[in-house]
Amino acid sequence: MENYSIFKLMKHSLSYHENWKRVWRSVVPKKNYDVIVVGGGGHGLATAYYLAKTHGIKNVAVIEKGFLGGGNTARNTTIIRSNYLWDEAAQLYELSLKLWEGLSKELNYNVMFSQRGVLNLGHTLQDMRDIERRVNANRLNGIDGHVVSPKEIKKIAPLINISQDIRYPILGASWQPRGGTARHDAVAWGYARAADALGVDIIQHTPVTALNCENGKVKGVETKYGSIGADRVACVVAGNSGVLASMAGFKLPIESRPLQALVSEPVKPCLNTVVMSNAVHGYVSQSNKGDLVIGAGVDSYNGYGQRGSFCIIEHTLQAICELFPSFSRVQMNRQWGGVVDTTPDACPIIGLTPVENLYFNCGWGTGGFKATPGSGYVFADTVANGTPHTLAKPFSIERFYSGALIDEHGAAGVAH
Ligand code: FAD
Ligand code: PYC
Repeated sequence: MENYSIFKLMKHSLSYHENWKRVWRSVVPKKNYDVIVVGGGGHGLATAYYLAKTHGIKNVAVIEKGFLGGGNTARNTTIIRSNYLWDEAAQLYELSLKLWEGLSKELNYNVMFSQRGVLNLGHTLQDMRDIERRVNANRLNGIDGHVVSPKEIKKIAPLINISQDIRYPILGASWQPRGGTARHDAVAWGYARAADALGVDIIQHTPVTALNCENGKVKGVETKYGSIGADRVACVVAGNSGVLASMAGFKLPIESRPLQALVSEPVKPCLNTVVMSNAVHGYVSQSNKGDLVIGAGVDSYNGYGQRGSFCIIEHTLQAICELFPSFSRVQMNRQWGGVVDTTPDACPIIGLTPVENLYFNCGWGTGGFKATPGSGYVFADTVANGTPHTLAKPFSIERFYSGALIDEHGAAGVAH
């Protein structure tokens, strides 16, 4: 690692930051690759990293239409947890959580993973029954989880309102202590630097405009550099998955929707955990800079604009002020939106497609940031071996034909 002494920092400031060593190479693409990964978000970069690191497939390009992490990766509220209901989902997200626990060391890059715990609040008797069921299911899967009372919640998050006289009184919560947050763009940069060091070419500002297919097989992609050939193409393009699938001539059961987030002005440390509520519908944590990081559910219409409508912001802040009345005095600084790829069962689609050698990893919707390392790991294995990784198998597109859906709407934490 470069030694960032005070003198080096001063030297860089005097040269107007012109001569920093690049963290990854800027390359002109080769004519052919073993694998092209379309999409340079966290999932695509993680896929490229594990292809090179775990499977020794290093003749790989990541082709990104904008800049790395400029999609949902750096637009999300960074909540990480693995407390999903069904075995298939719980095991996949738990693999991811375990990888998060060693990720800064693995990448030699501080992704600022902070296990400050996640509370999912219950406001009705039925909420509490669902929470108990989910916590029991989690524990059977070896995942940490507890049902906590309003008093215990107050100890974890002292500013929360546990009065029983409000519209949605807090009756309890699920508490996953190993959950938390991470620094989102650091995840993209950490994977990018590590993949680049292993020989992966990272090509930014290059939209893939067509998937070149012949006799039911993918042969490469079309870009501003012309055709680039590949033995295998792996698409990890989140909200644009439907667009890429249509380039290959098939349809995915995906709807693309805006999802918004907001951050407040920075305030002194006041919330040392993550709080989510599906009933009042909002979630909040505090970043290391002090801003409150806030979000809620998807906008109700389909779209590809990275923005959302005002009524959602209003509703979200109403929910947060209901949970934390003192936050009503905090000013909001910024708001933005991402385009999330939602499926009918709130679970991802990972695996092979009707086109030979073409793979898709999508449908993570509102909840894929937490899955970044695990998703990259199982997808790289699937692409390397041409057959789904054991944990990815239940998430193949066939489930929409067979009916073996994995309904995680209850644990998705965000309505869509
Ligand atoms: P992206 O980062 O979107 O990467 C896909 C990339 O593909 C993009 O960079 C895009 O530019 C590129 N691309 C698209 N089309 C093309 C093309 N034709 N050619 C080349 N490149 C292309 N998840 C959580 O777990 N916890 C949260 O707290 C959370 N909060 C969220 C809050 C918001 C506001 C949003 C929008 C999402 C949130 N999510 C959360 C969801 C999470 O952000 C996503 O599921 C996850 O980041 C998806 O990662 P990705 O790498 O697949 O997608
Ligand atoms: O999946 O935990 C989640 C989440 C929180 C905010 C958006 N998604």
